Amino acid sequence: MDYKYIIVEKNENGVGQITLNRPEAYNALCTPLLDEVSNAIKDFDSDDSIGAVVLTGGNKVFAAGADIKELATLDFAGAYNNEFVKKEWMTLEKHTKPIIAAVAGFALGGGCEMSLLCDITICDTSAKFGQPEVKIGTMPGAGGTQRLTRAVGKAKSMQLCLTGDMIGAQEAKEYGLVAQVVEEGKVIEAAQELASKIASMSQPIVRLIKESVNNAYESTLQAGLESERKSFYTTLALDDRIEGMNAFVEKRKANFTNK
Ligand code: CO8
Repeated sequence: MDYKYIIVEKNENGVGQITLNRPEAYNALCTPLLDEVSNAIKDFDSDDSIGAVVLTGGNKVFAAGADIKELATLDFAGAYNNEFVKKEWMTLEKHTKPIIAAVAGFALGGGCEMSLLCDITICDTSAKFGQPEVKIGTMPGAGGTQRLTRAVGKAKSMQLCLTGDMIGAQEAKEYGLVAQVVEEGKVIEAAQELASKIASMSQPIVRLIKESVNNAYESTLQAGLESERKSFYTTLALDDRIEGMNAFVEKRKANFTNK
């Protein structure tokens, strides 16, 4: 498929990559760009050769938020009746394979929220995260007050959302917003390496783990533990579980078949 605002690639390691490509607007997330991301994500979901996805804005900027020029034309009725950005966001949320956000430069507003809904975020030392919506007379609308609060805690989330101030890579790491900080210019490489490692595992096992970790945010501890235990029992039914354990005993690399 031909895309205008994104570049879609996949490699022989089972990694799909989506690069936001609207450099003249700091990758601002206009609706057509989000529609393209949605389509690419759906394609990766149904592609059995893909085991993990890297979502990046390239080595200069991740995304400076929703497109403010588009937002300026929105009214309440239009946004509410047409559920502005909901379906695009839901497609990302529902994706069954791990998505790794590779952040360089600004990840602001909807850009920060997009990184937060990925499964793992890594960044380089140039990264700057923030929720500056308050400065333009609005508020986060795609997870900023919810996912950010769960990630960094109430005090830091309040500070970021109420002031619009940005934090850099090291502070983002200290607060658990990112899993890893790498040298400037190396974030895509690092994300590809991480994604390749995940894509080499058994896909149904990876999916069960992703569901189970996400469930930690949606359930009580006891309900989450019960569900995790059942998912663990489920792994015992897979050929890949037998292969993985036999490979360990026989001191060889496992050859997973995703069954
Ligand atoms: N929307 C549209 N265009 C943008 C955006 C944006 N968010 N950010 C930057 N641009 C454009 C600028 O208009 C400019 O274009 P032009 O050259 O045509 O004037 C170009 O990108 C470069 O920007 P600057 O000249 O401002 O570059 P600076 O290096 O001086 O500053 C900043 C970079 C700090 C990133 C600055 O551009 C900025 O503050 N941008 C806006 C950040 C912001 O407020 N983001 C939040 C937006 S609201 C939001 O995300 C709500 C989310 C609700 C859910 C929606 C989910 C998608």
